Amino acid sequence: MSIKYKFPKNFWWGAATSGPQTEGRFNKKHANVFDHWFDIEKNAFFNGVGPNVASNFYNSYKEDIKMMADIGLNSIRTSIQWTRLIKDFETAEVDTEAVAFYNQVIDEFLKNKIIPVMNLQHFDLPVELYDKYGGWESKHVLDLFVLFAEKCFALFGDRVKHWITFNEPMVIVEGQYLYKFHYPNIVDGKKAVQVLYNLNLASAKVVAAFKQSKCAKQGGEIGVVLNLTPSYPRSQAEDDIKAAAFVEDFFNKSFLDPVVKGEFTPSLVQTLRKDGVLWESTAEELAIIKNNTVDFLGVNYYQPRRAKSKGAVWDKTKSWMPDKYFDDYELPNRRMNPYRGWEIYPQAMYDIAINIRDNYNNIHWYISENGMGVEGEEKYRNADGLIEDVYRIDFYEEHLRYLYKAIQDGANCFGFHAWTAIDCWSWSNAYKNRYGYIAVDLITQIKTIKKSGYWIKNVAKENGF
Ligand code: BGP
Repeated sequence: MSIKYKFPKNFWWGAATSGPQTEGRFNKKHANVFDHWFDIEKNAFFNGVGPNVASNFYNSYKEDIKMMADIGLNSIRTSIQWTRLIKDFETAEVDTEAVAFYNQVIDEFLKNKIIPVMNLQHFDLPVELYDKYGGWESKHVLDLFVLFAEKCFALFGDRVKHWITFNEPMVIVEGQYLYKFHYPNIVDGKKAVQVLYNLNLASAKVVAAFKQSKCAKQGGEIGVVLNLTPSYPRSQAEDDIKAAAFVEDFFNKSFLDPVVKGEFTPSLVQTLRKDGVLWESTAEELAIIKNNTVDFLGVNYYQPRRAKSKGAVWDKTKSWMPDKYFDDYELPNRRMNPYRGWEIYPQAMYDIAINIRDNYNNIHWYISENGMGVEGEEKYRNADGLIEDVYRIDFYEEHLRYLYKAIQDGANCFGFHAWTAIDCWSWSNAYKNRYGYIAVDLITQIKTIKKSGYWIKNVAKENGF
């Protein structure tokens, strides 16, 4: 078979996952916001399934990592749970069992020739720090997060050379403070804006700490993972274009600009100031953000955003929300993933890549998540026990073709991580939609490679398809 789409040398063919979605709560001494939410409101989770067992990675990491290697993956991103590693948040005293666990996991990756990419925060804020200080609203919590990060660099930086400060910080803002899908499910636009700023500051502070670490001095790199949802206007009418531009400013550039260029988007700052909701900042903090941009970027891409001008006039008595400036627009006849309710639009891969090439210093970056969640995949299991997830293979190939074209056109992309290697726990959707190259049976914990797992193995081997 000839290879039509051949990717650059040393391309990362891997997958992403996270601690809270795979490990299970075994031996964990603290609860994060999702653990806590499940403890108090089980029925907020699909079929009442929580994070207690997840995909049992805490107990089966050896077998799991071996399977990841078996399907040819050369790199994996997962996360170190703050609520597992740290015993005392104020002093960052560590839990020795947790240190041993993460050491073993990292060593196992390396033994299997898999590059470990370690993320420090994947929606798993310790609930105690929310209760006591207001979580990301509090600048003290940012400093505690830096202490945790420093511990990670000191403990694991001799072997882990690729670090991530945050996974999808914008989703924290949306989930916790705007649209109610992360505990504590607050709706408060002004707080959301402050948290957006605080998360940028936290990320920059962690980058600053990293630069002082031995790991950085030995060539290690640190980045951030952003969910970029390119925003397309309904039409070329001025109002639609303005609405889409606000969506781009608020949901994409609010992190992309500071993490890569060290500065907030002027038009966003202007709008928030005019509305009286601009974040509180100090000159010293802004200098930290300015001087601590990331070494590389991870981009999660699942779906685009489409915007149209606001139909109704924003009710002035209502508190501020970004929704004041746009309505979501549903393109007629758009392609949908019916299970997750997300539009499928592979062309956006190209647009993201070209935007980074042209407007973000052509920083080196990789696709850190892309994937298709499907419900009821067991019905695609054939007589030989193989789940024939051809829709997933098609989905990936379509996206990869656009990525390939962008690389031909000069995009500085070094890898593609699928979400995910092994079916894992998807927050409040629990195990409704499966994303993995490898299926997990929740009752027996038996794991089997899907057809897409064999597909990626070949792609990784040929460095293309
Ligand atoms: C991303 C998250 C992942 C993962 C994925 C799939 O936003 O970084 O943690 O869960 O989306 O989405 P979901 O699980 O909501 O279907």
